[in-house]
Amino acid sequence: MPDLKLPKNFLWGYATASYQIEGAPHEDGRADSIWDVFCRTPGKIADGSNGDVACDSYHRYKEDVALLKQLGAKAYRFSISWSRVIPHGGRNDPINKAGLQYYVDLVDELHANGIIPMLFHWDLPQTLHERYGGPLNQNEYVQDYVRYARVIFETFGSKVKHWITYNEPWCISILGYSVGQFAPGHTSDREKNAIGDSAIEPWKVVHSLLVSHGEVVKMYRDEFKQKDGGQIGITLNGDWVMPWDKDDPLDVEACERKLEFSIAWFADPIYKGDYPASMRKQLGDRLPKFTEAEHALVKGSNDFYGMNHYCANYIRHKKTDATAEDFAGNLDLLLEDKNGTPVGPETQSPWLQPCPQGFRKLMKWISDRYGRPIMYITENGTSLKGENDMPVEQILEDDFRAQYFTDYISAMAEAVTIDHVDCRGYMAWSLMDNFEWAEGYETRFGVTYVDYNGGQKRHPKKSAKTVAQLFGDMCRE
Ligand code: PNW
Repeated sequence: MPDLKLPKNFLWGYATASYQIEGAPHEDGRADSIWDVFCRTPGKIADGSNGDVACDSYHRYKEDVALLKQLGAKAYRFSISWSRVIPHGGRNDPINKAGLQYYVDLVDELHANGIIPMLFHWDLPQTLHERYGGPLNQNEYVQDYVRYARVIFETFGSKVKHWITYNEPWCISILGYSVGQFAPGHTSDREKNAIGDSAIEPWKVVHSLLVSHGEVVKMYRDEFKQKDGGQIGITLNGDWVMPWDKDDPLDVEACERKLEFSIAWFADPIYKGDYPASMRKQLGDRLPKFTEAEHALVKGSNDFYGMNHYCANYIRHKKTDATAEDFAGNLDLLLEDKNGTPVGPETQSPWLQPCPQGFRKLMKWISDRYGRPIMYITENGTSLKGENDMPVEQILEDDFRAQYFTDYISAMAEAVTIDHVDCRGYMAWSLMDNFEWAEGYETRFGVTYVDYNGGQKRHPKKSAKTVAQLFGDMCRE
């Protein structure tokens, strides 16, 4: 058993996101985001709920910060709601002082704790979607996003040392503009009664997101970095891959292709300067090309790599040609291999089965492919099958989640100590139960139970203590 030590200043803590916890969607001048509107569309959210109240963090942020301190966290990754700060989002639209003040107060309350704000965790101002299609219109969108980021950087200055531009562009693009399961619900699937073109839109959206990320990083480096002393990066999600038939070279090859379609799609342009060859091969001219100016902006635009990670999948290549709607690399994602071995135990999330060793392997894959970048794990966690139906006493004894964190955090520490991955922080998803997007409140991811019928009161679960204990034991010198 290796001695799993982490540096004393390892930045560990918890993550949340604005729409999932804040509530108060129309208070103090906030306007709708695409998620407010999406939630009002019948049939989109499993339990018909929305983020109108959520954890009521807009009013209870002091309790959240007290909770973080109680748990011993060194860092908090939260997100800023663009439509709270600039309700209609655009570069000529007015700034909402009251909305901005919420984040000023939150950051002041966090004070010495590691403060890691995310500029964008999916809640695009609805007005920008209606005006010009949001990220579907690169030229308009980039200018608006840059102005929003400028307002934020000017406000927070040197109080913030780690900025993140985007959370999971894969989810924004694929779930929002191809599958249609997330806002704004675009898809080619006419049965879902939505608009969109899944053959084109996802690739365009990501090109806009990457260029806008590049522009904002350039602005930060040119105008703020020196005086404020911070770092800036993007957060990418990605899960581990295993061949469905380990003796079939085509399944083995498909595994690599899956990582390219889900991770290298973003990280290759950022670290190497272009989209992966496998994507160009399958998508041809539907995949945008970087102009020289865009290439210069995007390449080298990460001070650190933000990694969100949850699980693994078995991968089986497809024998037929890829369809125009395919976004995965012409392969199937499966939860059992050829012999019927599952990835791991079931959780409440259909896509999530734990496989802790995959975490270490993927950290190494990223570190090797991109030249050992500084990394932060900006989300990792699990739901728990049937948790919402359990009596509260049982929810608070979440052994399954505690075990998940023990296994995953150990796997991460192995990646750091044995594989020498330069990972400097870890944030568990999530500080507390919250609005789990299309799954509503039936799926809980928190290390803290939120009593939605009891005034949103917070009660730490066993897993909260486990995470604190693990880092307490490991972060010694
Ligand atoms: C992440 N998938 O989303 C998000 O960043 C969080 O806001 C969210 O609450 C958390 O994971 C748990 O779901 C994902 O289908 C949503 O592969 C779906 C997938 C992956 C990540």
